[in-house]
Amino acid sequence: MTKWIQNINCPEDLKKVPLESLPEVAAEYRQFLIESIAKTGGHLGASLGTLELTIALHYVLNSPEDKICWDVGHQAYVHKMITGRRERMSTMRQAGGLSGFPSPWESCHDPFIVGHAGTAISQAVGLACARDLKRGQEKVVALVGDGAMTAGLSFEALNHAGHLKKSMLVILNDNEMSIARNVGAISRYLNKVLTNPIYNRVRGEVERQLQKFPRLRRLANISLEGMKHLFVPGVLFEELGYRYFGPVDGHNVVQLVGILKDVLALNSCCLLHVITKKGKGCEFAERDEEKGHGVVPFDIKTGEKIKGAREDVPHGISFTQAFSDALLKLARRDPAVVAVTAAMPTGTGLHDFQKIFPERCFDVGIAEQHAVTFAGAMAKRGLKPVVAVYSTFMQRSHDSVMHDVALQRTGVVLALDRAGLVGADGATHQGIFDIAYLGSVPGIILGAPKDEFEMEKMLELGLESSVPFAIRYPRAHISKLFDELPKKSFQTGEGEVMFDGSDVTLLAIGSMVEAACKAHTLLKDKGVSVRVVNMRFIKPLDEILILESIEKTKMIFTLEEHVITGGFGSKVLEFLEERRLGQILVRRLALPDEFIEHGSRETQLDHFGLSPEKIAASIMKEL
Ligand SMILES: Cc1ncc(C[n+]2csc(CCOP(=O)(O)OP(=O)(O)O)c2C)c(N)n1
Repeated sequence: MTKWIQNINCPEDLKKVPLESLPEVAAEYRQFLIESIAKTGGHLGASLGTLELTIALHYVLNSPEDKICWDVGHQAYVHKMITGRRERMSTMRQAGGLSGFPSPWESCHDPFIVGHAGTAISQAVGLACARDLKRGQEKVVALVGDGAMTAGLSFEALNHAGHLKKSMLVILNDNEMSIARNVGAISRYLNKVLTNPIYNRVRGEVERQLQKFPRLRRLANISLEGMKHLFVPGVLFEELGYRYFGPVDGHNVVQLVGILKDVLALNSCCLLHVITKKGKGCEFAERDEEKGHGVVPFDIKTGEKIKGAREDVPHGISFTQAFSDALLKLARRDPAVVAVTAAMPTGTGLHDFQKIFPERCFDVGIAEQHAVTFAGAMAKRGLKPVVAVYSTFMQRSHDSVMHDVALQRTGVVLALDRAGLVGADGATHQGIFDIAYLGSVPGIILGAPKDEFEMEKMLELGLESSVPFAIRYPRAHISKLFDELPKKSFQTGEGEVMFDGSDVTLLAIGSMVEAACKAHTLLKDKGVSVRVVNMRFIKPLDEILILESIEKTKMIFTLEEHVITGGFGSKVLEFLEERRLGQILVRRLALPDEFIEHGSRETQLDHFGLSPEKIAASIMKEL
């Protein structure tokens, strides 16, 4: 069945295929990819969309000497297959298996580990400059989606590369989609030029005339050049210093090979505009491109997800849903509440808000830095902005939080979803650094709810805050353990005692409160009396509760789903040191100071000592 691809284990093998057979190769890869992702889950739509482009690139380039810089890298599955990883596709995104993103530690054909959008052009300019200084010959290509092109970093790099005019090729993969439909003026511009009937008609007519009068061709070319400035899609890029080519059909692999050869032979700073269809060749992914972006294992015939396929076993609702519900409720009460997303309305739970309050919901594109500065300005004018961004992507916005919110003495709520271990997305997406990078912002409030009640209360407090107020919550479902407990209201910086005890205190935040309560039960059976404190806030700390805990128990354990350096435990240590209580025995249970690869969240929590059993074992050891 796989006549071609079973013999392709490196780009050199691909080059042995006759040009006219490349459509067959594409069809085989497409079928293999769909069948494979149906079993493992993963980013489906993007790789289907760039499938022909990837084949054409490897047909023309000499990887790994020539470099392909992937933007985000979620579209690199076919690249992985061509570069010798086809047989490991069944391990995709599992512990010890293939990463869902390019990784130099996996293959010499992946120049960088990537996962955050907007890096490819910047990396390509860097590689091109280094090549020229070292008198190298290699080609450098950046493959960027129209979504990733909305990132500020992409613009910064475009600007720099256009100025340097280095020999490199930027391929704009235009499918009009980010995860959701792409937004922004550039997207509108690209769309307008593609559908501009005047341009298409005039270009067609001039080309016909050219055929008839070959001797006038040069002259006509000049007038075509002039006309270009009126109609050609790439004027914007040409003005920035690029030689623009396109738009071309991104699914015609034979034609793409020819075009890539020609463009690369120019050895100049070029931009090739390629039109693709996200999810191409998979019925449900084409029909609903947003759904087809990232999928869990699914039934190939129906596209329906296979039950029980999610890695998180549901408890109650997800933290994302709790945020979504709470925000809607509070926004109904207060018209000043507005929401901001950086191209992820569905992932961050703003979908319903966007539908109900379209004029109060702002999708700014993949522009997390702008999202926060923009929100800071809205807050200055009396609105109450909530910026919903994954913890890992908020890393981009540190200066905006510092300079454009905190320093301005304005209050913006930062809703940090996926704060903690994220599972299959792995190292590039772990949300385990936010306490450390936000904790240094003067005056900021950092909270972590354990359930939906606390989520709503924190959001309410955040909306009234005149300083930045971050709420971090994990990629998980809320524990049913708290359902029966009384719901006590609280103020900023106020924790609660879940269980009293006399041997050891567990100071826990957010997702770790459930684990602490379970560890309490395990230790009770062993005759150990454990006090469990749900701290709720990392900044400001509930100092009274900490001091009270020291009085009651001789030992303190801090628990957090965050790296150990600069995290919640560090904040507790700092506080004790300030109070000259440095002699108190404090053990910090947290994630190690390292990048953590892909794997299931539950398994990793256990591996790093944060499951109830491992917490109980650590305490027993210390006792
Ligand atoms: C800085 C950052 N913000 C958000 C994301 C989440 N994200 C992953 S892919 C994607 C859409 C990318 O769209 P595009 O570049 O057009 O590629 P396509 O998926 O359409 O092929 C987004 C928003 C990210 N990876 N990085």
